[in-house]
Amino acid sequence: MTSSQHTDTIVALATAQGISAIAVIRLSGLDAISIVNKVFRGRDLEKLPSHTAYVGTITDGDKIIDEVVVTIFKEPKSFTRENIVEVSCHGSPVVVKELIKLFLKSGARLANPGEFTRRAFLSGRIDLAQAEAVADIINAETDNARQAAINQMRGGFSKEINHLREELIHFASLIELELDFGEEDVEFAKRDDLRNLILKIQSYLKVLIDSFDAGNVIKNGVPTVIAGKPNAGKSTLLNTLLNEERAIVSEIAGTTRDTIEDEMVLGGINFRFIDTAGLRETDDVIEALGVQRTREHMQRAALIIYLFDLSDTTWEEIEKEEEHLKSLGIPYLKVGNKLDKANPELLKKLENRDFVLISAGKKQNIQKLKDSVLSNFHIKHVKQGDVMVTNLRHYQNLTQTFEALQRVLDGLNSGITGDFLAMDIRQALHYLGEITGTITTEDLLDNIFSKFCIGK
Ligand SMILES: Nc1nc2c(ncn2[C@@H]2O[C@H](COP(=O)(O)OP(=O)(O)O)[C@@H](O)[C@H]2O)c(=O)[nH]1
Ligand SMILES: [Mg+2]
Repeated sequence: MTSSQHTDTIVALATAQGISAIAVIRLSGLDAISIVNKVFRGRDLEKLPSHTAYVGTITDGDKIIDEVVVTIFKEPKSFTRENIVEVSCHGSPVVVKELIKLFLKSGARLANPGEFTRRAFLSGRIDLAQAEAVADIINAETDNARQAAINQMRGGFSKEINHLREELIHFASLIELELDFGEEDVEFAKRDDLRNLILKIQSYLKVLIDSFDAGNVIKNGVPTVIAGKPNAGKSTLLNTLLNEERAIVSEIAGTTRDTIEDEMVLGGINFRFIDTAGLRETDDVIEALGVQRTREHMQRAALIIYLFDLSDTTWEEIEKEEEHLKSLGIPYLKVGNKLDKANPELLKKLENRDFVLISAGKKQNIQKLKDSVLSNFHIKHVKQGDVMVTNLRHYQNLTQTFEALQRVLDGLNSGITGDFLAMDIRQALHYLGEITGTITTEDLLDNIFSKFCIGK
């Protein structure tokens, strides 16, 4: 595909909305340079070499709108492989609005969400997985998430997947050739070689599939629910963890009726702490809704911090709660709060058990709690070049590929006919191809790029 497919020129603000020192407006398309040239006073941009920058003014008739720096990237050596002009202006929303209006009047049109990146993909500059990584880099909230996204953008597993895909295509075509010979008993595709190739691909896919749990945590953070009975000190703990008065704390049981969330980075991982309404039977309709929501959050959590009030809990209650926690099948931490006024008998019973004892109110043992939270997630530091799946779409496609290949293997073992083998191989190729975008549909692309912001 070449850049000539996209003849129209798109424009959008590439930097954040609002007041800033500098804002950058980006244009991409066949006429990007000539459109800016119409309103730029300084040099004749059409005569200048690629990858150069110039100072000048942008004027609407006699009216000077701003002094700017324009940077020119000539096709095909640009992000979209089209002509690109970046106009750096003063970071005022009014300046930006006037400049974009002027570019629209001069022949550009407003870019759709993700359209620059979509053009980079369609021109073959990057593959689909890399395009998705562009969004991940921009949205990265931790250094680990940034590194995982950069690794993906720089090629990640794309190259290997395309390579394996080509080997598989080779077999698919050999088998299809056999089918053309119909009744004759020919075998172009050596079954043992095919089996070995599939095992090789599967073992590579397995590594990627297994990396998703860690990758997902790195990219999306860990939803961690703080649960327990009313007045156990859940809201106090949230505030203590975040070091701010985020949730209302009171001695009145049932104060927190809705869930309150905030994020915090611990050991390079983004934790999303969710304070919840206390778990109890209640006649209050709104509180009951809150309790319902707490249970839903608990089911979706990656970790539950379950708080017991050490001054007001019996051993029987603890055992009963633990049974319920176990039944959820989600990792949980048992935390005893209000250590400062704990019931001594209960404390004695808890000795040497897997409890973290804290005082959220007096900020005691909070580091110990953080360490315990972290120890549930053995995430290594992401290094340059580490290949890791962070995208749910990729994960699903990898899993589907693996399963289709398993059907081919099973088929080989049971000696099914070539046409069935070919069908499952084609299926595997399809799922694999969708990851890097060798196979795409408009719907898939719309779905991916509509999640981008305008300007990306
Ligand atoms: N003594 C003591 N009181 C605490 C501690 N943590 C919370 N509290 C008190 O317990 C009451 C209930 O706290 P809150 O955070 O609203 O509990 P929640 O209902 O679980 O959210 C408040 O009066 C808090 O000040 C603690 O570590 N020690
Ligand atoms: Mg509360």
